[in-house]
Amino acid sequence: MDDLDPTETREWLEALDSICRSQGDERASYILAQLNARATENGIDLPQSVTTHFCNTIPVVREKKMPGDLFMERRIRSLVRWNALAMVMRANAQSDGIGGHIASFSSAATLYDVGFNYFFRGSSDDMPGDLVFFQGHSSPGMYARSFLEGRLSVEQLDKFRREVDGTGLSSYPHPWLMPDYWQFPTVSMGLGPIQAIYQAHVMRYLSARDLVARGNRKVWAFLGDGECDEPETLGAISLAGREGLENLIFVINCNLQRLDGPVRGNGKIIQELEGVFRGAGWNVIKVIWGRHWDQLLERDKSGLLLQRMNEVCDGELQNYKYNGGAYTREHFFGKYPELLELVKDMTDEQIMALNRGGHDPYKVYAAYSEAIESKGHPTVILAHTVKGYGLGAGGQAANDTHSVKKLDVENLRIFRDRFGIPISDDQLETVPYYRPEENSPELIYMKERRASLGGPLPSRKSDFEEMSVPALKAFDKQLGSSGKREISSTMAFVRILSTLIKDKDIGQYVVPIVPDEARTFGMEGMFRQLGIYTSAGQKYVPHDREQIMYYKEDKKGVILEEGINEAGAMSAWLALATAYSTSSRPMIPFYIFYSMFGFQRIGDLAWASGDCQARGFLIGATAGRTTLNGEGLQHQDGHSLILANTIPNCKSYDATYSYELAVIIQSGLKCMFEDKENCFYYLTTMNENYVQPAMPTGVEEGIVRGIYPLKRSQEVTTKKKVTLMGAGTILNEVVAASQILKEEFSVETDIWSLTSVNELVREGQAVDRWNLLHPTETPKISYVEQQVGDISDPIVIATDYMKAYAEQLRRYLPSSLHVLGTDGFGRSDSRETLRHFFEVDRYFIVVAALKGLADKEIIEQSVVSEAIESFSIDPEKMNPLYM
Ligand SMILES: Cc1ncc(C[n+]2csc(CCOP(=O)(O)OP(=O)(O)O)c2C)c(N)n1
Ligand SMILES: [Mg+2]
Repeated sequence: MDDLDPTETREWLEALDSICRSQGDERASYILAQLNARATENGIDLPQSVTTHFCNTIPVVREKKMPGDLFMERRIRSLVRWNALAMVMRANAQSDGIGGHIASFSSAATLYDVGFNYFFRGSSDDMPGDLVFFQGHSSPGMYARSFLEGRLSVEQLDKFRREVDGTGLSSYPHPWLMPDYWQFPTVSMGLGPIQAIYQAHVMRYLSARDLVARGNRKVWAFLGDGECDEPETLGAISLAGREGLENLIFVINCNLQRLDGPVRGNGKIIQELEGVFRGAGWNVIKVIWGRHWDQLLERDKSGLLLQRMNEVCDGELQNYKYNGGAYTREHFFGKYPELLELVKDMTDEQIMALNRGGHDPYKVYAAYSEAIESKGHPTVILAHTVKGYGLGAGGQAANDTHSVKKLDVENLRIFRDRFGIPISDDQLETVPYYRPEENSPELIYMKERRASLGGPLPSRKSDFEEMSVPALKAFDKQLGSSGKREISSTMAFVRILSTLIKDKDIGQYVVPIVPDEARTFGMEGMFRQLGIYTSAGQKYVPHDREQIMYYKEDKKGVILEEGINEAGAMSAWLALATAYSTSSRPMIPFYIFYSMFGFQRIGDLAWASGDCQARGFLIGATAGRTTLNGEGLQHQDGHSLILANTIPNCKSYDATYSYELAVIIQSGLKCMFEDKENCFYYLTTMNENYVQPAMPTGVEEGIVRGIYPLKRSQEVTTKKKVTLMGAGTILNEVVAASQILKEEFSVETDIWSLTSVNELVREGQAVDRWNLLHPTETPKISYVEQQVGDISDPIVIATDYMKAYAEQLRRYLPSSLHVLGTDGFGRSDSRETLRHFFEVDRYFIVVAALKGLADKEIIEQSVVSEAIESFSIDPEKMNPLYM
């Protein structure tokens, strides 16, 4: 838009400057808000933009001064840079293809250094430390710093990415592999940021409930600009804004590049992110230009330099750092003669040295200082950097710099000289590490800095004070029969949860988490009883206030109701499930969700939970492809147990009865919080109502290990006997089938409840493995084989899951096995119809049992076909797998 009256424009701007000077920013902001309101009243179209100029948010006069020794810190940073590079190069020299990254940390070194020197607090006795999410592939920089601090040895650095013998350094941050070092797995792009948001959220939740004092603890998350394209990165930022998570700081390393090339070659990623975060209620601090630009900007009275900064796209900004000073003069400043004039006294080298904000410790320090003071808002720092900074022709700002793993000797020499590393030319070839003397000023300085901030980072606490969990008898009601009342296993679970919450010892640590689905699972009674956590409390009278189960939001609420946001709810669970480590406060989170929207939806977060050594329960409610009958293809889960089993430390169960659930949950609590086994639990529950029987005696161990006898036929003399196994609601079909077999075909049955095929098979495979490696010793026998014994009768297993789930047992069963399961896309219909469609109902179980007997020539095959006919099963029925 043209300026029709520049004098008038200047007067308005001067008036604003004058208010800022004489009365401060707050007053200026107030006046602007008033003008804004008046403009709206007058119907004036306001500029839509939520972005500011492409320049630093913090004006030079407001920059808080960095107190330390700039030169000393640069020397230290240079040593960190060198050792990080050396580590990756040496690892690849030893074993080509082992990988590692140089360019990302090169661009982020200052961002981390300033944090380590002044901001990240370690844990002290009175307060757990800040939580820092380190960008996964910048890990070489963290190892290099720890090496200088004396925390890691040369031998360990030389074992970068040699993880198998347990003494090496993990490729990326993995608490599972380095449990005393890394806290959070971050290398799967997007999982770091979303975890960080929910860590900050849960930190405030725990403090609101007086369980862990928050103090001014912070959560720092370092991420890449390319990573911001992940839905998980930006998907939950509005929660952070809404909840005013002032304890949260994102540092986005905007080196303008990702793996293949520019993040936004034709646009400006920093400006885009500024708009997105500001719109979500964040405090945005852009750190775009380093201090060498200050003078130029100061001298640029016309605003043309700023205009040029605004108009240049990221692809060009990358070119400047790739091509150097002369190119920058010609293509950046050269667009306008006035700008060429501005830099006419500068050499090309000086133009090249015009630094970017993220490489200027002063600018970074000023930004962090404001970030930690932010009140009522999370802060994002958008730091402009150069990918592959310092690698020169070895890859600085090149499109392929992400994958650079080594420099040739010439570039290594340039790198060494640039950063002043005391390594001689003849040593260069071997890229030795460099660590100054123990009492060198550098090491003393860096150790002193960390000591003043409470100790080294990264650092993870593995141990915690064990909890005493309730004995099984606390769940008496759930162990007994429900009498004539028919209830679902989901409802039984909710009762167990209520019992737990009332427990005087551990009740306050139990946290139910739901993603807008509490009513689906019959948990709405908890709304009023426990309250739903929100930092705002309840500013309205809910319309159902007079009802017993009204929707009660509360600053001290216990329930985390995370909205329709499975990734968010899972991240909240993960934050609580790791509170034993991050806050020395073991918590017992139960995340209850539609089983189909569990692992399938948030699989990578579940995997990260395993890595994090989460402790808690995931409840896949409404499980079973034919049991959740009315919802159709996208809802009906027949495979979550298979997905759960892919996570090595996730124990998964498919309980049928209330007492089974009680036994599993009680043993899970004991296992995780008393015996401190490193695992978490996934339990499926279902929404079909039936009478819950009382627990038979002596079955507890079997329930936990995965199988127990539900019914044994007495002293069988006939050969007409089969063994039936089932799980979940389909166990009831098995029981019904047993009756039909007896009454209509005089066939005897044993029935087993399979509470966990996954646990049985894991144990069985461990036994197989032992036997393989101990050929001369007496072979061990798997638990399931011990239980079932050497039977010869046919076995039929039926579940509401894909056949692959129960098929895993085939290896451990002694006689012929037929597995029935629900392969194929689900669909909506009555349970009865669906069970016929998927071929898991009582009649199919009977047919499979008879076929087993016929194949053993105990009965005629014609008996089977007669049964098929009498049950009105069409033998030419389409296979549900293909329908
Ligand atoms: C979910 C996921 N997808 C892909 C990758 C592979 N990957 C690792 S780093 C990277 C590029 C990262 O770019 P950016 O976030 O800008 O970080 P930078 O290295 O530039 O700091 C990619 C694609 C990954 N680690 N995780
Ligand atoms: Mg990047």
